[in-house]
Amino acid sequence: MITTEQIKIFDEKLRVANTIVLCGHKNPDGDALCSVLALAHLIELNYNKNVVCTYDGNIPDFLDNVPLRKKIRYFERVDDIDAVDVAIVMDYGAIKNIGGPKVFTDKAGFIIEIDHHINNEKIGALCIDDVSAAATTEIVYELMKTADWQYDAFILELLMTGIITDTGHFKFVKNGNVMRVVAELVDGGVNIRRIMDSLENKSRKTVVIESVAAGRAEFFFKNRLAFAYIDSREYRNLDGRGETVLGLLQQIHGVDYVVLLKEQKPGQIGISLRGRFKPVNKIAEALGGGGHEFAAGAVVMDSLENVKALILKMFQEVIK
Ligand SMILES: [Mn+2]
Repeated sequence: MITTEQIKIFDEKLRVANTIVLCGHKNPDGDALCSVLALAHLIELNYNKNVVCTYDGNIPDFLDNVPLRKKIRYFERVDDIDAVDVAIVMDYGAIKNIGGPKVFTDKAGFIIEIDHHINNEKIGALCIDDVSAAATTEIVYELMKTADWQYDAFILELLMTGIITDTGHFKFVKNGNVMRVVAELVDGGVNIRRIMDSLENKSRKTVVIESVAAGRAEFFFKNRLAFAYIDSREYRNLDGRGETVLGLLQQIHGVDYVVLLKEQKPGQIGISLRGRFKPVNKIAEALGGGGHEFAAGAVVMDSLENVKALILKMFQEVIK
């Protein structure tokens, strides 16, 4: 529920702001990227102000086709602003996830956060948070409607893209509200199939590497856990999180858990966990990461072999 008081504060701060900076979490996913771009464009339309959109890390190629993609700049390339009147931090989860753009939030006169993650160290003076939302873009939609803002087709497409990606194509929907938003976006002219097709935008090398990783997967605990890895040489050609590997292995009947280790560089292992009917977020949290019940991840500084052994040991306790 977004209150009129929250809208009032948002409006007061935005109306007098000269420099407005928006960012999501490091290595933006579809929801982080699209909530930033959608809100930036809403502010342009409704406040007639320029907004700086910035990020840290990498934005995967599959998001190349989202509307207004070129508006967001790598934080080190944002060298044309001094003071920051308002910083809006979106879909960030925890302060450590902001990365480079923290230089802007640190010097901001006022911070607004808009997020659907569970987070105990809130950074915003104004928090428009809703942990029941399936995506931050769902909250942006509610904000746009409650504030009675003008919008255009780009904004609707961005909001739908954030919802599609964060719900894993509607698989992780937690309640009906997000589907009511989806229905309104469709009635507003958004074409779901076109968005899903345009999200399939990977290089041939990426798809080949993902199929190789799925093909050499190993199975543990009476085939209930599928384990795959991508080494550091292959990782250079991976785009995104290896969703295809995870998706392929999750299709195997009897598989309850999928683990994908990505050697981002020697000694640094990205871990993606998926659960079929079984939650995996506790394991990700125990490894210093987090995420959603059935889709979570972490990064561990150790060798591929050691992280594999560690993960299998942790799952042993979950599975028995
Ligand atoms: Mn999100």
